[in-house]
Amino acid sequence: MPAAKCGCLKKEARVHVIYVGGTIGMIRNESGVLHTAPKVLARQLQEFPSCHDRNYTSKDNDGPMMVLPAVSGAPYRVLYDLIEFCPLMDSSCMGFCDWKRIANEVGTYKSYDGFVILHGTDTLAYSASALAFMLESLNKPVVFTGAQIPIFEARSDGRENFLGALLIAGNYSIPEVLVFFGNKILRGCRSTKLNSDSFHALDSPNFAPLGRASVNIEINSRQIFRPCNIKPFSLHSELEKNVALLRIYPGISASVVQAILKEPTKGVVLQTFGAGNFPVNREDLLDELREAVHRGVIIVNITQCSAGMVANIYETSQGLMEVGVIPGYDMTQEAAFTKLAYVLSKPEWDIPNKKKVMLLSLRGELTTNKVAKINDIDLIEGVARTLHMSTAMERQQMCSTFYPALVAAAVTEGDVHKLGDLKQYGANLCDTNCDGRSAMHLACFLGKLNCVCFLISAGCPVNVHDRFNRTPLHEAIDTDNHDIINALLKNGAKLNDQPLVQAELLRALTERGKIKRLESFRLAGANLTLADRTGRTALHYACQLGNHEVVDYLLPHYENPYIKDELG
Ligand code: ASN
Repeated sequence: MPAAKCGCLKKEARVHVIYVGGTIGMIRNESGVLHTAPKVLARQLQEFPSCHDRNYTSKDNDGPMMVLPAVSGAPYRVLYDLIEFCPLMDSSCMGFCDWKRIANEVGTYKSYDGFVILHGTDTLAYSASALAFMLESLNKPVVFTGAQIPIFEARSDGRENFLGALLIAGNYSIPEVLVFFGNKILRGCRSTKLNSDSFHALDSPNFAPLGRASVNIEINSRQIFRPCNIKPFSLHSELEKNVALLRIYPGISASVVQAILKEPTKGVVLQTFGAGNFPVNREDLLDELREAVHRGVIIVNITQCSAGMVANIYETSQGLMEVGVIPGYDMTQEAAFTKLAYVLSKPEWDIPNKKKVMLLSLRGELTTNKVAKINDIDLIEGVARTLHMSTAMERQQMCSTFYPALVAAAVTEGDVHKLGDLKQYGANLCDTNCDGRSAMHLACFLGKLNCVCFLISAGCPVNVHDRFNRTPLHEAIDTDNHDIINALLKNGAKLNDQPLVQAELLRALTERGKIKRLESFRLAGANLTLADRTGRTALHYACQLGNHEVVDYLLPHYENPYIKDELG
């Protein structure tokens, strides 16, 4: 389901367009060379019916705004205004102060529903990544787009990109910095420029698009990054400028590395080979890195491949960890660079904390290869804090929702420590679910002897019946787990099926030749000589079927094998 805004009467959305520069609004000189031209784009847009509907009159008179024509499937009519930067720039000329200007522009205009940034494609991914970090607790879409051919030239991709970006910014509640390009909706801090002449110049090699614009605009809501706090929006506009990118190449000299790492450098993104590999046979290079880390320089390792992650699976990558370089996992160079500039500019964190934050996903910019083990209790505490739960009643309600799932997960993993923690924290390990099944049923079914013993010692009943009248003993019989059967019996478990029911079961097992199951059944307390309604025992059926193996198994359990059935 698209994450469209809903539930209010307003049918208009207001979008603020910030035109920074780039090919999208460029014109050509007589020799065909593209260059920026002030005050051309806004005028041209007004003239173009697919970009401005002259006949639409807004309910509110908010000053001069342009209006997108009605678009089927888009619930909101998008009204937009446009400011342009002076001077307009080719994005290859942009830097930190330009990111700050864009961030300030977004931060100042709170009354808009969304923002579109028209930007050159060359460094668009850097700006989108920087803005993703600078706009803290963002609560509306900020969509970057641009073009490979100027918007009003024939065959331009700019029109589709611009109109799509406006529709997304005005119609969807995506609290992220996005890139819309060549029909894909990308997370800004996952985007990168991969192609200099394709209409799909920007992509997100390590993360699936958040959506696509085809006949309809499809949003993959599960991909949207929603922060787990409800802090108000804030702007962090000062980034640390003393950061650098250092791409390793075969035969790189120590003096090149030294030049990059020396004062006043505070952070370096090291672009290594493959899955994070570095020439660890080069002690001279390692010495430079070690010395810089010692001085407090944060060095982050990312791959120079266009997709994949730093995995530390080779000696050649572990050597880097040993000198104090931290992994950047699957971050793009744009995200790693701007995140480092952001993290280093936070005065409230010391160096060890800054390093820890670099390993976290702040805006969905990285995925680690670590199997994260969330401590269940921390999870519950985290949820309680995030939802601002204060009363005991609220916490209790939340716990009764979480505990059964957490207890079941602990049993599935066979983790008795977790069971102990959960018990200590107030979980009732004897609880049953809507089918009347308990953790003990599950532990027996899964053959987790350690959990069965733990649950018994925690006082959980062994003879609990679920709504199908099955006890934990039945589960142990059905999985032929003799150790669990013995543990249950020692602690008072009883096979309390009616004799006729047991006899029916014995017959069925005999007919199917299930000797092991017959033995499990016997061990659990079943009498193998029980007769069914017709007076016939399992032995009768085994003989009738001529199943020698079953007869051999049953015979020693019969004191008198010459029992007569109803027919004599
Ligand atoms: N050089 C241009 C820029 O980045 C490229 C483009 O926008 N397609 O500003």
